[in-house]
Amino acid sequence: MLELKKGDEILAIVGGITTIAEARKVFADNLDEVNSKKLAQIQNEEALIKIANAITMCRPDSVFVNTGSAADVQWIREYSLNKGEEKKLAKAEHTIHFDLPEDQARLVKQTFYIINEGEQMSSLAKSVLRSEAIDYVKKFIPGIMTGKTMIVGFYSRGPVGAEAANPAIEISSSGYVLHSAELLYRNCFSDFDAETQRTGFFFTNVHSEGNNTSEDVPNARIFMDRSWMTTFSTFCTYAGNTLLLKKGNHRFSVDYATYYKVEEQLAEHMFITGMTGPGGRKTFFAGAAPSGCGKTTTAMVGSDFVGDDLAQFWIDKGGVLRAINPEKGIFGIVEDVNREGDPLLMDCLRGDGTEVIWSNVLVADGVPHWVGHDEETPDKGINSFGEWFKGKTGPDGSPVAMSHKNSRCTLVASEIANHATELSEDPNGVPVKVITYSGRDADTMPPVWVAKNSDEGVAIGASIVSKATATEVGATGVNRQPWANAPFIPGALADYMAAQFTFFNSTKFSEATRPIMAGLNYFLTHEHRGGTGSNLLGEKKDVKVWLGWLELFANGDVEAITTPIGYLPKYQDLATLFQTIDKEYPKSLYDMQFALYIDKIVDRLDLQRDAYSKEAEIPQKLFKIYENQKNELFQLKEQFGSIITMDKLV
Ligand code: SPV
Ligand code: MN
Repeated sequence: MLELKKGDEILAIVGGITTIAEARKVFADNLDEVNSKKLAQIQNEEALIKIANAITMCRPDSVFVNTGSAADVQWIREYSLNKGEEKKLAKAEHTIHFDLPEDQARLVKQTFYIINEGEQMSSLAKSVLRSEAIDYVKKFIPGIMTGKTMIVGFYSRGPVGAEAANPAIEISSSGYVLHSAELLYRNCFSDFDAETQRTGFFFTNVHSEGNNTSEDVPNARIFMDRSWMTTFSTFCTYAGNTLLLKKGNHRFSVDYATYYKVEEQLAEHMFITGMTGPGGRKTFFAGAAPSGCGKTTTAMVGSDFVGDDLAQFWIDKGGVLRAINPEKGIFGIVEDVNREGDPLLMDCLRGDGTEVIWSNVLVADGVPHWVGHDEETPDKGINSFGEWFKGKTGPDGSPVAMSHKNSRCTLVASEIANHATELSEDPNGVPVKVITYSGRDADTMPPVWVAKNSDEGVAIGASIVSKATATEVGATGVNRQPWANAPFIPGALADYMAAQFTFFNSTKFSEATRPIMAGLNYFLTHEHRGGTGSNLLGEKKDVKVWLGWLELFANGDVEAITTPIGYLPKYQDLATLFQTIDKEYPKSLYDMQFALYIDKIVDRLDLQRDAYSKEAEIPQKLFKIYENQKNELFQLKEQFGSIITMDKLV
């Protein structure tokens, strides 16, 4: 359950402002004439009171209201440069931002949902009681912006007017955070009042980096107040911890969809992209993958790229699944981004005319460098850990890479050549026909398989496992990653799962419009599929084939092989698609990739069953699906042995 506006509102408790008259007095005392005039255009009193409380709590020296005008955005760029949060690079539109060494990824151990007594939380998330959060805020936030300017921006998470778009306020003393917000979100200053009236709510985000020192990072907190749709972030700068329009507000969108919009909306950690099929037909995909598992690359493989990280869905009156990207930019991992795998992104990163904020890469002579860029590597440079030189070793003698694994680039998505800008800005969203789920799975699931029905599709999402990546500080091992959305599901997993079953089984879909649901896996290695060595069986460019096959299958153009886990592609159809990327596709490789390793799959099903059994109120049909698949797999095993190539099943 989630009850909105339940419990003390922390901003009001600590800020002390409860009426609009008091708020206006705060503005009169703290804003200059220009910024007062700007803020006077906002009518929403609840929003104004929140902003006033942020001011009385954080006590900045001045307040800057960002209307999104060219002049205001330029002011933010310069503020960030003057404050030293960003530095200019050789290319005119490029800057570098370094996060502290301790703050290079999401600080999961310092990230908490604020909850009221008795509220049920996700077993995969950390939470803190409201009273404890209030103690922290009272201790650490008052005066945190003294000596700094508070910047206030108004954004829409989605095209203004879209059914699933959410308005939000971003308040921060960081120029870098607001500069990033301008690249990643749609400024909706002039539409904010209308949008909050339409939705009936808005999200509020308050951030300050404080002194921005390593000594402060242990005190850093990322708090999400579910009931008041408000985030607090302190003593850090990494955008995943500070620009809470992104994952902070995504978490609120997940909550809102789960508890207030059942069978109406979903909020997912998914890319959105279109593939062009035979005759120019466009088929749109939305796909989930844990952070750092190829979501951005997958999105850009499409002919009509819409988004690379988040998707908000609804079902329209015609029964069509619609999706919007709540973002308009990319905060993408740069490790292994190179000409070969990501040519269009590279055009932006190495070409002229694209504004890019780089973070935590190596800078040498004003040029950013990163691991895996397949270019010549400089001998030395500066990164977020200080000076770097070729051959540098760490305390344990191991080589130090030139850039952090979670180094990022921030840019506007419409700069990418295959971005479908007009469609992305359409409040009607794009019609989605294919949903995919994937993770870093070295040994078990094939590159692509399609669920036999919506229930089994939901089970694919529920069953993602993935090797940890550098996007979370301290994460290790192979973990369950339900829907690749687990870090962002605040409430009970059972509630989220039930909402998924309801949504994808909705009778609003017709047989023609109900999306197909599939699994994807790019990470099988030779050693686990009958070969040797830990190299991947596939390459980045193969993604086009897997998506291409799904495009054909979703439109009834190819047949598939029926297996216990779902429908798998036939060799010949893939071989034909591989020709379109000028690649041979030996039958032996197909056999390695698509053979069913029965024992592995059964272990996987058991792992999920055991984990979900510990969770209260998980929909029983999940266990039935696992059980049925297991029985069918055992039957096949009796007939064909424990490794079954597709020849046996055709
Ligand atoms: C991710 O890690 O999933 C990201 C970046 O998209 S962050 O903002 O850290 O979530
Ligand atoms: Mn993400």
